[in-house]
Amino acid sequence: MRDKLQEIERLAKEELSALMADAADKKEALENLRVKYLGKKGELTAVLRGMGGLSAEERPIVGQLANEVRASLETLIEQAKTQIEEYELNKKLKEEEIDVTIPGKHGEAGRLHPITQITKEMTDIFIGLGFEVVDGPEVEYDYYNFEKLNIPKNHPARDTQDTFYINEEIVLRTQTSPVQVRVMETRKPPIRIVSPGRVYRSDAVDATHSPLFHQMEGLVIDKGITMTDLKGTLELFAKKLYGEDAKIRLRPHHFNFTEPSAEVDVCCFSCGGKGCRLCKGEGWIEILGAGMVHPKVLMGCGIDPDEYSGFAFGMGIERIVMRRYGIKDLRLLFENDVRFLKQF
Ligand code: 2U9
Repeated sequence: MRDKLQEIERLAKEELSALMADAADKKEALENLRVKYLGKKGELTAVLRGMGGLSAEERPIVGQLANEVRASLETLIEQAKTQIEEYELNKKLKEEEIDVTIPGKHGEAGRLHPITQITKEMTDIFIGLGFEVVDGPEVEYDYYNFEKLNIPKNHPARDTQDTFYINEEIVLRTQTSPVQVRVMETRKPPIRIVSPGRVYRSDAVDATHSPLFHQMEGLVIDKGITMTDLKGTLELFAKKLYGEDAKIRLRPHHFNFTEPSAEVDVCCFSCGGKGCRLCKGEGWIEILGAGMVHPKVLMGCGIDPDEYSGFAFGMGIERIVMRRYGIKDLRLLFENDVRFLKQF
């Protein structure tokens, strides 16, 4: 029996060193080995079971040897297990090693669309003058888009502002003016607001027209507001947008919602007023429309024209963007070709 125990120990050690040399899954092979020799049905246990047949003198000696063999195998298996775990941990650490000194990959950063950039520049100027920026619906009642602005059904002014009809009463707004109407209806003067946003017109697409474009309108209502406030405000705006030398001039015009009305030109920022290709020899470039809010419009929005007066203005943002960057075709602004947009 002693021989048998020593044989078990020898075989187990041999198997263990072979396993450590080349088993693919060492952890699993080690557990199998442990079960094979030390498990309940293992070889060592089988020897111990057969100890009943030994004499009383031999039993303690063989028992002690069996315990020694068990302890020695257990120690070896435990050491092997620690060795395997260390090896696996090191392998994992090596595989997952990160070289923090490798230069990073830079994703290309996006940027704001030129229309958004200029809109922000424009609203910032008005915020600096004490205006508030207000937003409103793009799908609007005909009543707010036209009627409230003194453009009744069948009025010829509707021809130049033909739009998309959702139904008889609901349209895509042709201007951001309904935002101002809504503010006048719900707030008491003083009012000092600008409303930038998308507007729609039933125009065919070409280099200067698009069924969707952007506008910024402004409205000031208070006691004693006059045309000089209008001119002073717009002159300040032009100087901030085009430089301190910028001058403006007002030409009489007609809008249904303002009286008197004017078109506003800025002296040509390319030639300084001498006349060039940009201003078509005029020396002046039209930038916006403006006027004193029509008493009928004030009244329609619940503001007493005998107590209050105000001015309003409106401008197309694309035109300002195109002139700023020398863009000749409006369509470029809507095609979203990154090669174009990257330049701004
Ligand atoms: C209210 C009262 C009056 C807004 C105004 C203009 C003049 C104007 C055009 C510029 C080029 C539109 O984008 S464009 O086609 N706009 O000339 N807009 S005064 O007047 C208002 C607005 C709201 C309640």
